[in-house]
Amino acid sequence: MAKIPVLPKLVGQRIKRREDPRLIQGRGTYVDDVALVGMQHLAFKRSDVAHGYIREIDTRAAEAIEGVEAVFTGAQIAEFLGPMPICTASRSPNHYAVAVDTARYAGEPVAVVVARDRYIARDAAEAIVVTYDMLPAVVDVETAMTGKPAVIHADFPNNIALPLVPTGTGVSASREVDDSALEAAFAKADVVISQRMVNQRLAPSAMEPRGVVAHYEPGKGTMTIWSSTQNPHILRTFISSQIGLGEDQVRAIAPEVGGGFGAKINIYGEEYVAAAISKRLGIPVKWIEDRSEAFAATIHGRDILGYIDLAAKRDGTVLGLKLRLIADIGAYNMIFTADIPTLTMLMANATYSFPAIRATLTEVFTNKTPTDAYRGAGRPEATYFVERAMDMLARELKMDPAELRRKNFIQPSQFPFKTQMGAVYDSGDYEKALNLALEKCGWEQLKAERDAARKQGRLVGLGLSMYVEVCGMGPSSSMATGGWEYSQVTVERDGRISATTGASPHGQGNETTFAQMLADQFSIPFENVTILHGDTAVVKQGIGTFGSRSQAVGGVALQMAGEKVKKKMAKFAAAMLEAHEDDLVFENGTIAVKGSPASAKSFASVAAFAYIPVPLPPGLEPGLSEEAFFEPSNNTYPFGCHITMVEVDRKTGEPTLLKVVAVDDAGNRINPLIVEGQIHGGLAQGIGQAMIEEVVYADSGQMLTGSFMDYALPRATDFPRFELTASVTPTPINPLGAKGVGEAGTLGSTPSIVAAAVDALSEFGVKHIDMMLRPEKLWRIIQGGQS
Ligand code: MCN
Repeated sequence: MAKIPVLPKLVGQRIKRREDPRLIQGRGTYVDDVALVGMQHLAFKRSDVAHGYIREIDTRAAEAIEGVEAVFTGAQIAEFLGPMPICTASRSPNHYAVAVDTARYAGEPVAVVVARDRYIARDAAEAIVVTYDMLPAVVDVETAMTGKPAVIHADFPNNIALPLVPTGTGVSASREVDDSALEAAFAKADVVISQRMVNQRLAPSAMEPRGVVAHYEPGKGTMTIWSSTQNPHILRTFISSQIGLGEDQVRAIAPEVGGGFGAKINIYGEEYVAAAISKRLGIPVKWIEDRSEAFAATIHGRDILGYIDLAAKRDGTVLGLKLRLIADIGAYNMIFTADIPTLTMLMANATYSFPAIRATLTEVFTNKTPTDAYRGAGRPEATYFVERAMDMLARELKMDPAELRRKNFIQPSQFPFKTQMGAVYDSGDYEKALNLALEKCGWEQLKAERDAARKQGRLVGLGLSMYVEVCGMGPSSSMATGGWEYSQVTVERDGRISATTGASPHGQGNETTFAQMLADQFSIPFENVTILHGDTAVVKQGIGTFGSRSQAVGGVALQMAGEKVKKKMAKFAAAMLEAHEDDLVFENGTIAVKGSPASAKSFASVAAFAYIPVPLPPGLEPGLSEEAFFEPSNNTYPFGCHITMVEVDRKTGEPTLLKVVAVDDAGNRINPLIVEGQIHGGLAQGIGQAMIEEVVYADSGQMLTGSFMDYALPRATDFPRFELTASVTPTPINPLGAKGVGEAGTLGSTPSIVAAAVDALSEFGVKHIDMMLRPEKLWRIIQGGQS
């Protein structure tokens, strides 16, 4: 037999993403590439007022335009499409896809046009005349809580959506707080740090805006819906129930998706409307969001206000934490809106063994775009509040910020660690990550450099932050959608493998990482594995890709399905080799009897036999295809440490990042190159939040940052050199030992950058600066004023 080439082990290797060549060459197929015969286009007339009673909608001019097929007002749509479902809030106002009588934020749809092409549809939407009785708008969250000047939903006095502890569904924030212990801790504290902090509103800004094509085929009574979504199966569930079809009658396809960052988890009004209109008119329809609509009508992220009090002894031991959160959720609850800030509560323990905590949360309606999940989704906010407070405490005590952290860490021997907030951290070694970061950046040397720079009159500062994140979202008890993930692995007749995953990647690179895993599992070439996703007709079940779960949940389902097929394949090989299945090895594209390489049968020949089994081995069915659902027992909790050096220009206030070092521990890494790419992306969004990104509203409720002219995303020139290092602490929650990493970069970056800026400006007595670090704000501090 010819010498069999040895296949390298791929898991743990830095394999380049197989997705990239097609994406870079513009060969991806996105929703907007879908063209169907007879397809009509939708355009939405959106409210240009932030709060107004809709007195009249005059559609006559729009209907008179040639090429316009139909115009629907919100009231007309409501006749065949009910209010949109949500997952989490226990009590929520009705939210119609198209406003029925009142517009509650600028950009809310108030009518929709169906027309021959996109341009006609847009012109017709422009021609619709809406008359509003103006109502006062409220955009400041603490003003909104007074119920003045506006009550946005009649049944929610003072605009309070949820004064809560747990939501009952999402990741539970239930907790038992011994308030007397907390008050005693504060009473005996040597130092108490108190600060109001703003974690500002951000626009997710995926490169590809949202889009949908809905195609109802009256003859078959079925619907195909293409959407730029992170979770086609959830889309199928929600769309089918809303338009009166069964899940078996709806096929949802997520073609190439140009980023989502959490914002494409939601099922949006435009998707329901497209599906409902397609069904009603019996024609395919398309809607593609433009960038202005993306700013106004795609969910926003963050926007949580935190009042934090931290009590400590003079030696740095923290005795207690009080965290009062006020989340500005905008005008409505979307699918997970109510849940996101509960994750901020859940993570209030951060990496520390604080003995007493009280965290409370109030969610408040304002006349702004609704919020929901944006990369990190609640956890960067928790990290920011707690780490900023720890930094302030270190300054107050004149302690090294690393030393203060070390003093309060949960210790490795304490895992699994049940926090005061009810989370059970799976595994961790926070001091290891801290030490690695200090060593990597040369902490003492950096301090000396900072001090030397200061002697020259430069404003240079150092910041440090720890983080721990909840991700790998599941189990089902904590997720209204179900918390499992699904996979089917098929060894095809020719010995290639196709595998489906319900985790629908949209930039994460799972076509590569999952192929690495299966290639290793079966010992076949990487090129012989195809990963299929994003189509409910191909992938039978699924939850989706969010909450950094695809690897820790979806990857495990894949491995489990692979294991089942492998077992069956071994049975076929055993019949061919007249050996016992337990005595076989899968090696370098063959299956052989252990210790007897000459017996090797090629992988492809065993596959072929499984599909034409003559004779069929007793007890076996033909074929090699198996499926698995993996239900994790818990989330996973990756962690890390960020260190930043910032210089502020004394004349202009402009901050510059001189150094960024991050240590991230996501357990075992399937593909370190992809993991680093994920952290890179998260860092860009964290740096963006700290330095230049903020959604700003005028008091009237008009967004002042409604385009990339006013809303700044970091460009390559804004991005510093950064150094990434890993520590590896596997999780016991899944057999891969892998935790999630897709959001990690957004967590440690913001507090460490702000800490560095505060350090740089310490000679001016500043203790805290709210993000973003606008040069004007820093300049005012330098001039002796307040930010
Ligand atoms: N991975 C790995 N080893 C690990 C963990 C992950 O090799 N220990 C790999 C995975 O195989 C996968 C990638 O890293 O290729 C990310 O995996 P994971 O951490 O499981 O995160 P998800 O795939 O569930 O992705 C979701 C996460 C989230 S919540 C947001 S928001 C986000 C992000 O991923 N949005 C993104 N990364 C994004 N990247 C792109 N390009 N676009 C987005 O919209």
